[in-house]
Amino acid sequence: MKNRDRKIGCVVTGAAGFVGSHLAERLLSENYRVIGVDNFFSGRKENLTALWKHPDFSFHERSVTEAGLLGDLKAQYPDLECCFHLAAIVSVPYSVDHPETTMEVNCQAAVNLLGEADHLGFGAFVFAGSSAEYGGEQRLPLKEEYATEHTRHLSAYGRSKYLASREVAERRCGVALRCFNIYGPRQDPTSPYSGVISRFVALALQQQPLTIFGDGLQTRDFIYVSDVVEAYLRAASLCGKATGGGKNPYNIGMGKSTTILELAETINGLVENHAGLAICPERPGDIRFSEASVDAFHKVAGWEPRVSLLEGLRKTIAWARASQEASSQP
Ligand code: UD2
Repeated sequence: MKNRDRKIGCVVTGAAGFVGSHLAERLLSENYRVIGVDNFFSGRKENLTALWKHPDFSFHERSVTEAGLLGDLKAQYPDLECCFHLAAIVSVPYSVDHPETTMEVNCQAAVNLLGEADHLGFGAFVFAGSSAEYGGEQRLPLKEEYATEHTRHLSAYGRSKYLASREVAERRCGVALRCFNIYGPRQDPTSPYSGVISRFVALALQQQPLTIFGDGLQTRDFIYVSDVVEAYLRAASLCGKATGGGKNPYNIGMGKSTTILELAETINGLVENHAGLAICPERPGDIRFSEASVDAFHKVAGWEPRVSLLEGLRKTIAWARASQEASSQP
């Protein structure tokens, strides 16, 4: 996806979300036109603050379940050639309670958009898959080929992402990225199901104990948002090339795991929170260990994570401090 000789337009669905807003900002900084789409089901208007004033940014409050969405946008923006499809139902517990809606939004809408993108001759369709596609898989590190038709998915979220990723990977213009635990500025800490890092940072800044669900020895593979954004751009460049196939979908993670206890202690240390830890009951349905194998995407796209967990935590804490201070200003 080269943008040197003329402007290329990109749709970012989920543009008001945590990752979508970072991706939109990066694309604008690389001189792309960005058409943001979001229905604010979980996206937030505040995430668009830096985007509104950019002359190459347009926004449409629409749902990805609307038929003909990409065709309508292409009619308005003829330079559209690429779609980053990030909009989804992102809460795993919500997906358990609403399996049909989850399938419709996360899978059926993705497949429809993909078909439209293909029909319109888009050069790239990059899809936000998830580590949840591996379900209860125990072999570590998790390799792309471990997710199969026979995988026991633990939620409608995991199943819907798996089915959609598989469709995307089979299409000429498609690449699916299975992102592990993404963190960074703008991740919303306020819901009980928010990412653990956003919650821990918010609690630590309030000098409150960090809530450990279970024994804290469960592990996750945490990846900083700017590394994920870089992966999206590289994935778009791969689309349509012979190498876009291969092991597509691709894992996006650090390739390292961290226990939740270690994470909590590091955050408490960085914030100088002396309130310690609060041990709480284990969360039902939690997976125990997670770690990505990241060789495949490195091989085809030369991508590798650049932001260490420590550096990423420092940046996230600095952002959370600044936004806390800004919101306490009269
Ligand atoms: C992640 C994704 C989810 C889905 C899932 C697939 C995020 C935010 N969520 O869920 O969308 O893709 O992977 O497996 O990336 N924890 C605590 N204390 C807290 C909060 C969490 O101990 O206050 C633990 C929690 O029990 C879990 C770990 O931290 O073991 C990570 O929790 P999470 O909600 O950040 O992410 P995860 O991996 O469950």
